[in-house]
Amino acid sequence: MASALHNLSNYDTTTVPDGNGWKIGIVVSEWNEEVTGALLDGAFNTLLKHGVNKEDIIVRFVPGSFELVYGSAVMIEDTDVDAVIAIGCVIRGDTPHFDYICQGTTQGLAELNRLAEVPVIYGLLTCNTMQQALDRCGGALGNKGDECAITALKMIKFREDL
Ligand code: DLZ
Repeated sequence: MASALHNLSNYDTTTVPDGNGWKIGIVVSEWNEEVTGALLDGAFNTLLKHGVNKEDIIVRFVPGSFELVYGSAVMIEDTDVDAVIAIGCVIRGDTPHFDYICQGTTQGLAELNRLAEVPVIYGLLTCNTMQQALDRCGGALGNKGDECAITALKMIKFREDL
């Protein structure tokens, strides 16, 4: 499995742009908040570590992952953030609901990422079990929140350089 080889918190710090002066929006789903809270902590602390000022990070909560698309769109429309990180966690249940939420949210965020003025970073965990989610929010496989923060900084720099 790919993630067995990849710790989400491992990255080359020398290639991460300095975030001083950049504004980042983080939209967080309340579902599975044990996981999304840990992802948020990872993203927030990694942004701070790379120079983003605390007051330049705007955090807002939405009820579930499906609402991340609307929440991210509004964050972009109503603020002057340089990037948005969408954080959620969907765990497979007994019905196909999981597939619809994952598909709808992923397609919505991908579409927004394509059309929006600023990058939209995909911080959605789609897991078969809670253990898989815990492994990816600060457990055995690192924290996807860290990865999202780094990606946000790199994508802002990507745009600035063009
Ligand atoms: C309804 C639902 C279910 C069953 N499971 C999850 C989940 O595992 N993770 C998550 O973020 N949200 C879940 N939701 C809520 C939906 O994302 C959404 O909030 C509702 O369908 C209302 O639009």
